[in-house]
Amino acid sequence: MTQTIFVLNGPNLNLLGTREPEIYGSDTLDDVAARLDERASQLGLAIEMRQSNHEGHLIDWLHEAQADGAKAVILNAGAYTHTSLALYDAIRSISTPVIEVHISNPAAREAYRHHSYVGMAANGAITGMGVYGYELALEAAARL
Ligand code: CA2
Repeated sequence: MTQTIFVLNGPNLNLLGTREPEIYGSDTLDDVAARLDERASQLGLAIEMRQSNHEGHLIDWLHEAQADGAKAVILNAGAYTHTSLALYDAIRSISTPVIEVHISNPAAREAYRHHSYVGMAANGAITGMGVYGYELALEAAARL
């Protein structure tokens, strides 16, 4: 049976490609999804790509990934990365591996982006590689 990788995106990432291209590039989230779909099928995997501006949706989807037996979760939690103890608890509450992704490199940005609740619970992180980081995370997830 084909294994699935959940790719979960947090607040404002629905606007990817429309603003701040100097930080986030000009690809849309649909562009990213199309490339992930293609690479996933080469790897014999399937992608479940989602985006929400609501913290609770991300938490529900982490639980769903575990309940569905997903192989891994790729998570760009957006600004919730830096604020959400609830996301930390949700990642800790599942055994599904979670790979944190950031398009930019938060460590090289404002101090308030330096702390990551997601990173304290995730298996690993890929940051600062632009949207290519999602594909790198998929490659890593395939090898878990
Ligand atoms: O670099 C990343 O991927 C971030 O997760 C993006 C978040 C930011 O709060 C994190 O510190 C790092 C912001 C996402 C906002 O998405 C936008 C996309 C296009 C234009 C404007 C915002």
